[in-house]
Amino acid sequence: MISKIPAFNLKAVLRETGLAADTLRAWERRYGLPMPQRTGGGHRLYSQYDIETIKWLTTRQSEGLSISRAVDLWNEISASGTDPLAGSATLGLSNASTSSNTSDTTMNALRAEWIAACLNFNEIMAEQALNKAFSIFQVEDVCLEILQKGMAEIGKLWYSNHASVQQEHFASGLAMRRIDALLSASPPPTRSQTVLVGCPPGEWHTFTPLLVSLLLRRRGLNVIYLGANVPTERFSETATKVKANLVILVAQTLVSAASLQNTLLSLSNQGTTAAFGGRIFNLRPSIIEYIPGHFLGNTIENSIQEVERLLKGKIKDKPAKIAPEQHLSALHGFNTKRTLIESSLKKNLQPLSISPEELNNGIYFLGNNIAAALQLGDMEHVAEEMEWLKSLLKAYSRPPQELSKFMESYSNAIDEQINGQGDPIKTWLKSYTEV
Ligand code: B12
Repeated sequence: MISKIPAFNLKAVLRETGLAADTLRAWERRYGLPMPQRTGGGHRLYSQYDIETIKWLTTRQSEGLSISRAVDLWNEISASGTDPLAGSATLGLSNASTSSNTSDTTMNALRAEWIAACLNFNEIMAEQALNKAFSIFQVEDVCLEILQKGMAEIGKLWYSNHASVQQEHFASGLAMRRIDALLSASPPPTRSQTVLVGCPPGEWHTFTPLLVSLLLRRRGLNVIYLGANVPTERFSETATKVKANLVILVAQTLVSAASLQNTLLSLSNQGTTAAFGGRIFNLRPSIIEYIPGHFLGNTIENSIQEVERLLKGKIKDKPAKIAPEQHLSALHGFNTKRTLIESSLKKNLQPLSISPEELNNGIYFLGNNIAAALQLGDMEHVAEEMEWLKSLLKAYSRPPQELSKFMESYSNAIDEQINGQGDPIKTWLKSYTEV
């Protein structure tokens, strides 16, 4: 903790910082930084914290920033609830245990530092890496290059079993908190248009919608962020209530892409302009044409320009495709008989060396994905999710035969319960039993 007790006169500060007296007075007059206390006789009295503030500002200048930009950065970091000097204080105390490459301030190096700190559950170091990045780069670039790409990298490590669930949760918690703080610290909207942002039912990945909200808020728009798992009727209700100019929905998985389709159908019926994006549309681009509303593109950076175009009213609405009749009829059969299908599946599967809890989770996961794929017109959409299931089985050393036995029993259960209607499901299941 750096002392804030007023203790040093002007001369001592000039000696310590190497600054000219006029410059220091000008900073105080123009920016109020630092703002020393005064003695009874009116002389300036600085604290150690004031001295460190001056050093922080001169370091930013030596990195090429103008003094006014350095002051802006100081204010942005403070407004996000972080002490800009927090990093330098702890750096001095525990230099040895912190980063080995503290002088490497490229974006890639800072991202690597942030990821390493998250994997070590080291919040102070992670915050330091971010503070350093915010002191050099634009807020938008840090959020995209360090937090978003960092989360994607941690996601890959988790997927390949090189990072634990706890590490991934810790990192996403830190990333979300920082974006949240930046959002709350953003200046009030300067533009009259309102954008509603959120996740459709069943979608809990809130990081990118929150990030999109921040980026749009920083462009002066009035952004209302609704968060995870918003029921369809709540979206429609709120869009009308706040007279939203645009509603943005984000889905990362197949199942939430299907619920996103339902929500956007309802919004388009009430005439609201809507847009969407997310990982699943990059993985399975053919889903896009089944979704009413505008696709915002494959990256978050580019989506911001798309939003601006939409707000200018330059893009026409497009009609959405509907799944083939055969798929919709299979979906109907599957939904009405799902409980029966799943209980006969469990009966067919006996005996199997899977715990009842894991079995129930697997059946629930697959059932949701089958229904979503039918709704979105192609059973092959589930392939991506199966890869996920397969590599999980592999990561936990489960034999691959467990999967084909499971799919075969599923196919039999479909035959027993919706024979004749379940063809798209059966054809697809077959491709897994023939492996
Ligand atoms: C953090 C995280 C979580 C956290 C979310 C915390 C939070 N509040 O956001 C929690 C723990 C809740 C979670 C839960 C689950 N998760 Co998760 N999660 C992740 C992780 C690691 C990051 C998610 C994220 O923020 N992605 C956004 C960025 C970082 O990803 P990106 O793909 O690089 O983004 C690019 C594009 O996709 C695109 N994009 C993304 N969003 C948007 C939005 C717009 C508008 C636009 C235009 C573009 C766009 O632009 C980006 C490039 O600019 C991902 C891994 C990953 N790579 O995404 C898994 C991941 C998304 N999760 C996954 C899974 C399976 C789950 C669970 C089912 C796990 C479980 N068994 O419970 C649940 C499902 C929850 C639900 N129903 O929604 C899978 C999804 C696989 C799949 N095929 O469906 C992933 C891909 C991990 C994996 N490789 O297996 N998860």
